[in-house]
Amino acid sequence: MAKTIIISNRLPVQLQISNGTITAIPSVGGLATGMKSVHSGGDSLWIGWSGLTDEETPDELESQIDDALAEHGSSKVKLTQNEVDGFYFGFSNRTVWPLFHYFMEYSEFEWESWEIYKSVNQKFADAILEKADNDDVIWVHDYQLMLVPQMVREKRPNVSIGFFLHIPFPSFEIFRTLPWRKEVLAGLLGSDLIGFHTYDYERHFLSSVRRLLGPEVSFNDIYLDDRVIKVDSFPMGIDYKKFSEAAKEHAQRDESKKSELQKRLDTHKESTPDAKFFLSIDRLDYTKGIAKRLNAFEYFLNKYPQYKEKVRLIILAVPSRSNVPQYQLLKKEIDELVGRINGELSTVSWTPIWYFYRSMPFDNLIDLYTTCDIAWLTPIRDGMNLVAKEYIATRTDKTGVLILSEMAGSANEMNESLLINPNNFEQIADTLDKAINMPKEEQQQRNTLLRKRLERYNVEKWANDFMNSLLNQKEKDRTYISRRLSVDLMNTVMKNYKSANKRLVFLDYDGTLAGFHKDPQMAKPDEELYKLLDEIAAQEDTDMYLISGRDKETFTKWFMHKEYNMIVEHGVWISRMGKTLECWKR
Ligand code: GDG
Repeated sequence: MAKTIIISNRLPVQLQISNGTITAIPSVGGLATGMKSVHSGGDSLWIGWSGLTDEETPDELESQIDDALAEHGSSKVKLTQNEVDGFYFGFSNRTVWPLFHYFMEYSEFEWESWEIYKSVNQKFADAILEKADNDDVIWVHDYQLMLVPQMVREKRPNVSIGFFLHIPFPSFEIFRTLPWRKEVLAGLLGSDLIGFHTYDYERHFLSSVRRLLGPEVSFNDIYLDDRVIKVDSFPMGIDYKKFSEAAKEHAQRDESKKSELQKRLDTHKESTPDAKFFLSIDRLDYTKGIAKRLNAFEYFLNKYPQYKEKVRLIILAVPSRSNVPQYQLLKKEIDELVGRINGELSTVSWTPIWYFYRSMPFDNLIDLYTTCDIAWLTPIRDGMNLVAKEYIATRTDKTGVLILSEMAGSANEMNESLLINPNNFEQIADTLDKAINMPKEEQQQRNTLLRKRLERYNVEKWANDFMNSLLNQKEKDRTYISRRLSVDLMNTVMKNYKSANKRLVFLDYDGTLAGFHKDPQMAKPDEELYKLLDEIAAQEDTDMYLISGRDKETFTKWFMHKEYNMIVEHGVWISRMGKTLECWKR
């Protein structure tokens, strides 16, 4: 039975080693949840890195780890510390991540990390090849594994491969600066289906493929020699039910069941009932625009001083990639900004910014979403941004205002939120003012529409849409598109040819009967080719046609004297047995 193989940098389980025993705990992230419908039962396998380097894994625990992972339908790719440094912290996060988010000045182009990226991608591909059968469906995730599709395709030409990019694909002008741009595109083009969050990313990708590799591209199909690759957008959703139900449960909790955080938030709300809470939640990443948001907050308080002591900004910044220098600098910058703004504006009864640099349990995340009046998310560039969707899903009474950056992929689907340009402080200050004063009815009107959309286009639908499209693509490829000539297929063709009562043979010229030449006039037929064509044309009950997009003058000169049948100029001119067909005479 065909199985589904999912590949991502990290597995959907976290490994813990304590007292020589291994436990694998399922992750609760968006991807793991979304893939539940795809990754279930015994017919699917998830391949990825376990999060522990070879140096951190005692040899005697290897088989225990494998067993623990197998219980969750997972299988590990082993990586050394050096590989993690070069592949993940190096090429993935110091080259691709900044470049694809338009932070060109942060992008480092180092040959060594590119080499490690290639070899680690090969490790992932080998792990797939070891487990995959020809009729399996393979879904590769994200920018860490862009070379994997082609590496798998080389060894298993008929397997079905889908790739989804979770981050933006930049415009051609940015992408072309990457020294290994062609290799990366060729890697991705090993797929049958390539998915992006938005139509814009898809458009940028197609433009780069067309300009750098030059294959035929028609709408969102790329035509390679023997395959058609579909490129499409699949905006990722969230587990809507999980968030809205958790919020409902929070609303019904009695005092004793509330978290410490919720109790504190309630106390502040009760002491200043008119005060508004702004919320921002992001990984601590320069693409998320946290420092800009802090500056914009200060700008807002200077422009609208009447809100001093009436608003509070809660920032949850989740530690991320802290051994990449840019992230360390950012952390320092944010610490200083928060310190300076609080130092300058605080009063004895008011601290304008509450800053949490940590990851919080899901329960606390819901406390924050449901308590804060305004979610303020201003990434400078973001593939999608799921936090925006989660905030709206938790607003079960439909109140709450979402202020969202136009530069987030999710802005395309969340037009009813207040969209802002993260660089326009004037607009941001005015939008915060508008959000504070937005009537409840308007909030509910906007959120009703948003919630309906989020409920319908949830993460399960996203995963199913992608899988269905991948399966359809394979089917289309099998039905309409050329098939690779294997020995088996060749034998079948020969057998059918010999036993046929009547035969109609169409022979393409350039690239088939003659090789491609820079100067097309050089691809003239030689004696050997004439001999072959004479033999085919002379066979009994056989009609042979030469077909070409070339001009009729050339083909008349080369073949008319032989009286072969010809269909030339893409079908505009036809000749049969040395004579132009009457109906085609002009
Ligand atoms: C990449 C792309 C794209 C955050 N803090 C805590 C916590 N979270 C959870 C949120 C949300 C997720 O992390 C963050 O997702 P985002 O989409 O906002 O951002 P990235 O991590 O950058 O993800 C992004 C995404 O991939 C999917 O394709 O949207 O554009 O950059 O689910 O809830 N969860 C918990 N505690 C926290 O403190 N439990």
